[in-house]
Amino acid sequence: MAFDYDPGNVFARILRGEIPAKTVFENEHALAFHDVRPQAPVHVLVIPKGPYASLDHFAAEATAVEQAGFLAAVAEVCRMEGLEPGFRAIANTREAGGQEVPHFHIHILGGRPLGPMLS
Ligand code: IU
Repeated sequence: MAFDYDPGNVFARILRGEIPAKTVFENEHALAFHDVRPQAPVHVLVIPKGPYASLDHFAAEATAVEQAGFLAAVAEVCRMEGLEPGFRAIANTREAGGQEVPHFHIHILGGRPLGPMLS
């Protein structure tokens, strides 16, 4: 599959500093910020710094160092947000998967009991 990336998407603009975000974590691999429409007491989005549109784009084209760094950042955000009791990580993917912003992101949800996902 060929992957396209639109550099005008809103998360790319956040990465370039053109739009503000409530940042909770940043390093060379990832940026994490509060979702503007939180669905749980903790709702943080973690995005890689590279130009990847979706989880499968990231898996196919990011380097092993980028992938490992991103996953470590996700874990660090969960630790920082006090989510040891548990959390949900979601990566909506493309239109049929409910993805609205075409820059790969993982939603981290927690801070309350979430229950089974399909309930
Ligand atoms: P999705 O997985 O692409 O559907 O989720 C996009 C999320 O990005 C969604 O939860 C929005 O509330 C959130 N968001 C944001 O935090 N800041 C923004 O400027 C925009 C969307 I546009």
